[in-house]
Amino acid sequence: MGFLEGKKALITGIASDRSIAWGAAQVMAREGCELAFTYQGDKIKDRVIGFAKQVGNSLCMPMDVTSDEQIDAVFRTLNKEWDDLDVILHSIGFAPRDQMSGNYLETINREGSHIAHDISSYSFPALAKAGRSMLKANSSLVTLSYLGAARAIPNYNVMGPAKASLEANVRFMAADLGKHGIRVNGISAGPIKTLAAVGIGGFRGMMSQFEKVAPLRRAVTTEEVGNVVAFLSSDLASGITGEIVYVDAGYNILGFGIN
Ligand code: NAD
Ligand code: 0WE
Repeated sequence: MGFLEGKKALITGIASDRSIAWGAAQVMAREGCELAFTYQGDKIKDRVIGFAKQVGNSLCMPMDVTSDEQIDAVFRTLNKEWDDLDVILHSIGFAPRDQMSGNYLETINREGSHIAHDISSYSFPALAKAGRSMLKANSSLVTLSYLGAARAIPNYNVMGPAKASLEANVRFMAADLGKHGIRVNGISAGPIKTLAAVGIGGFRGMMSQFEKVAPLRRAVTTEEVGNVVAFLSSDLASGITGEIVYVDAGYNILGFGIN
């Protein structure tokens, strides 16, 4: 029997078969979890419906997190299907393309900062607020972060402060929801070639550098990140909340170079 048997999860952030959220969904389905999905817009609707069919014909709903109405509609629809909800996976990040390359101060602007923080950070507590009445003791909220939250990484730019804000949201949400037995955690994943990463200038070079120096001397897969999403979502992690777990082949522990 799977360790998520009897649980029901809302999965956000699938855009392709390379998405971290799809890696997580496959592991969670295998472990017995019932799934519902959201997709950002009509462009990826049919693709996400196809993925949902592969893991048991789950409910699929549109949700652009810049819209409170769409967020509310998701939980209204979900509440007709399910009385309660055990897991929300937040796997969403975005900054305007022009924010993601170039010198930090030359690149950052008010509009880009607003959008990056709104979509990449605020949307996590926004989902918790809207879904709050369906969450009960032993529910678990999980989000995806990156090392740029804690270190200055070239070209990650305003996404760094946005991920730092997201990680602070993990702690504030965990402190607030803990009294109800609801846990909130983040996973800081190593670089993976998903849609959110291709087209980032110099990503290939960054990836090969990473594979050379990471303690495990390799990148991580969406399945490896998905395994930890499934673990944090499960009662195996009942003592963990407010935590950021690194799934990065050990990269973040390094100070300098190769040993
Ligand atoms: P991805 O492109 O597959 O997923 C990003 C998702 O964000 C997409 O599904 C997209 O539809 C969604 N999204 C963007 N704007 C949205 C909006 N306004 N409303 C609703 N959804 C929106 O890429 P991914 O790598 O799977 O990214 C998932 C998460 O993992 C992101 O938070 C990302 O920052 C994080 N992450 C990625 C890496 C990496 O190297 N790929 C590393 C660490 C963390
Ligand atoms: O969080 C991310 C990527 C987030 C992202 C990606 C895009 C590309 C398309 C946010 N907004 C956009 N906007 C677009 O228009 N990652 C963790 C992947 C990533 O991005 C980097 C990285 C890594 C790793 C950028 C620079 C350096 C490393």
